[in-house]
Amino acid sequence: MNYLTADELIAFEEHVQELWERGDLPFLVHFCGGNEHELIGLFDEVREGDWVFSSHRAHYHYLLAGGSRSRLETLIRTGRSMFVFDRERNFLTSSVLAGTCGIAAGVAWQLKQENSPHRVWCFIGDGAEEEGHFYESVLFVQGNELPCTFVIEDNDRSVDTDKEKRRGRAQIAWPECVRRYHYRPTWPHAGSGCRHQITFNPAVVAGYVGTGCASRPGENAAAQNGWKAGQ
Ligand SMILES: Cc1ncc(C[n+]2csc(CCOP(=O)(O)OP(=O)(O)O)c2C)c(N)n1
Ligand SMILES: [Mg+2]
Repeated sequence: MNYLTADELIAFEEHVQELWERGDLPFLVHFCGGNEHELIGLFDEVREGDWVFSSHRAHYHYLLAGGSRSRLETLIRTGRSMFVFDRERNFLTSSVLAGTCGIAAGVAWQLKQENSPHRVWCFIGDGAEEEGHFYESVLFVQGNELPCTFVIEDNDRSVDTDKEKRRGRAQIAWPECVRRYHYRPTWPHAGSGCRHQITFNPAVVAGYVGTGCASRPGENAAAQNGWKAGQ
């Protein structure tokens, strides 16, 4: 499954950059870039109906999983860049590092019980690779031969800290359910990297404050995007 070209992916993020630099996005946004070709190659293997789990850096995954550009732009414009959920596309994110791994393993368990032809793809960064949830989920998936692939997107940084500073020379040989690709990111960790001071558009801020967006008590971003308990 792969609906967009590398140039289209880049153009989408450059458009978001314009929104950011205009002050229209008073929210945290993590831009994707530098991994277009690796991801397009990987998404060639993703089939319609498969499950895709992403992270705080979700834009490319969602677009390559068949998500629409206009829907994603609406989510980004309303503060949900890190909270992209789409029931129709079996697409979930978590801004908690490795927060999707256990869910991915659980969905893969269920798919196996159902003899489903579908599988799970769980994308995480090299920072999330250091979280215990990832290790536990890998053990469960590998041990039970579940239809789940974890993909470590290794840009050699967790925020701004490289792997050597974080973990010295440690190298973990993960089993086959884990793949890794390396890339050099186009953008800084978060934000567009623009050099001028941004003043957020007061009309956008005023429209946002009080709407509850992802934080209204009793609701959450997943519920607002069509997910209900028990689904
Ligand atoms: C459990 C947890 N700890 C810390 C954070 C804060 N945080 C957000 S992104 C990030 C770095 C993530 O690095 P990586 O997983 O390599 O993804 P990348 O940003 O490089 O794509 C951190 C530490 C978080 N979101 N969740
Ligand atoms: Mg990283």
